[in-house]
Amino acid sequence: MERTLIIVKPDGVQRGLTGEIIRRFEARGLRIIGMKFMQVSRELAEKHYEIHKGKPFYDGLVQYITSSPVVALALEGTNAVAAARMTIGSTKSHEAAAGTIRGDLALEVGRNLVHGSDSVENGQKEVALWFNDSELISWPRNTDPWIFEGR
Ligand code: D4T
Repeated sequence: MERTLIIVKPDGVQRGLTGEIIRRFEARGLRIIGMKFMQVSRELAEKHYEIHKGKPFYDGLVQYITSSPVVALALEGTNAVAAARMTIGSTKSHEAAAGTIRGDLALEVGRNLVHGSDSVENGQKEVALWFNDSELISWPRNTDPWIFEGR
């Protein structure tokens, strides 16, 4: 089963949109296997955004994600990575399609509310970076057969 890391970023938490954002992923059918409210350390932020090191927006990214608490979620599902990215919308919030989280709730790239893993490989890696094994729960959801065909 694919995994994706979702982060309700500091602006989402500060704006009281945590529930609204999580609701959309739950309604899509993704299964929560881990969730925590946390203050991101500089060390974790730097590891998470390692790929952007050296880019002009890197310092701002680290500053933004560590500026105030976040809610991190590990989600599982068939096509979880692509489905979550579609639910989130384009990186540049002002270009994101209506109906997506960013398209409905955000205006700027540097205040884009939410993170979602961008590949199946990164989904596995990022969930492992943000969650210990003891924080992840593998559970059979009663609705799974109505969402995941053949399970
Ligand atoms: P994240 O990683 O936060 O889910 O965003 P995306 O997956 O949609 O976008 P990304 O990895 O390409 O960029 C990571 C992060 O950098 C910010 N950013 C990006 C920025 O501030 N200016 C820019 O020009 C770009 C490309 C926004 C998201």
